[in-house]
Amino acid sequence: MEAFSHIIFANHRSSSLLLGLFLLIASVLSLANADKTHYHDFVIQATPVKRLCKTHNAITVNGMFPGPTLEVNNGDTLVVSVVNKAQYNVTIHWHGIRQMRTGWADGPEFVTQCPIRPGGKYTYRFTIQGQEGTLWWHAHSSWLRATVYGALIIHPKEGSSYPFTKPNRETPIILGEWWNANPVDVMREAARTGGAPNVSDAYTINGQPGDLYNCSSQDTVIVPIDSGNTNLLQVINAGMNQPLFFTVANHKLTVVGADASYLKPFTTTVLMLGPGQTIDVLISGNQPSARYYMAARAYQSAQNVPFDNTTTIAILEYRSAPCAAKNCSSSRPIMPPLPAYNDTATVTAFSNRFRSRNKVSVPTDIDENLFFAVGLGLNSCPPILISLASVKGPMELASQQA
Ligand SMILES: [Cu+2]
Repeated sequence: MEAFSHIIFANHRSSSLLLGLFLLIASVLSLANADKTHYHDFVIQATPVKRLCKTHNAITVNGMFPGPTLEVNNGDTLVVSVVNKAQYNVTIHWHGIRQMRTGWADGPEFVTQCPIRPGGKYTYRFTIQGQEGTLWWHAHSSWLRATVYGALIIHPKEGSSYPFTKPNRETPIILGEWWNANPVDVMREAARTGGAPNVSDAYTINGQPGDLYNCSSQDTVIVPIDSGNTNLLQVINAGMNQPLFFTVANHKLTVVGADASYLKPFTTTVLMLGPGQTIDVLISGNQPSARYYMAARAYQSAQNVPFDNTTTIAILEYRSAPCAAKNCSSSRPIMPPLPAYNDTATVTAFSNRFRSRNKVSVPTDIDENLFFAVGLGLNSCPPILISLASVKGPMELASQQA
């Protein structure tokens, strides 16, 4: 027995030494790679936002709509402290991030965490591993994500580069849906009646409906481009429900990535993004110096189902265009054609072109064993910090989220 424990001790000591050496090497390596930690503060708050001629007290992050764009490199760590100054429960979901051993940072309310109650706070901490491109973040409580969202841009790992020519400029293009109502009320009404929620009143690009809606022209989003340059558009469908077509007048789009994975590049004139999806495209300033509409509207394959049949636009503007951004009312930008709302053939042709960059060896030896992990959320969440009639109890509509 004595000898046995001695051996264990000796082994233990040498393994500690090995572990120490390993940690030392690992930390030197991580210093060499210079993986960084980014700290952000998110204050969830009601903010007056005027769209379609009406002002709503929208829930935002830091008073911004859309919320802040977070930029990191693959391998970096994000630490986001969320303080909830709104009257609703809230959580933040990091859409598409593989939460490796940090499941509690994923965000779905009542699934991986209790909601952040009004007056409460929560810090998300996670590391981006093996993902590059465009993702996004959004609220994961009731329908708060209608206004609580933003881009999460993951640049190549420090010291490495894109597998395509480095773009001159990068612009997130976030497609959204806007209601002329409180989105939480829209969801509550749907839950009360058992019917589908009211369709949105507008689509938006970077939070703005654009020229084709009432009271919106002044605030149409301008996306700058220089002649001869190539820009990367990081297109995100942050809509609640609606698959969307996206196109730019007179310009080809070269798809280079989707959902934070690089793709074998292909060129197209129109994209289709389901809610939650992202697509990275290169666009070249190879057309006459002018202003061109970029537009998005619904793809709706189900028949006889109501949907928002409006079109949101932003303006791709050559910086050398003859008139300056705010004084171009005389010359309307060129409007691109968009597929019919039910053009499934275009959608199928588009999605069939997605290919991995490299040959992937698909395993042919198929293991038929399945491993199931079943979790039961039996722990009650702690009580509400401040008493508010509008704060709902557990499990409310957690399944409605994506
Ligand atoms: Cu999501």
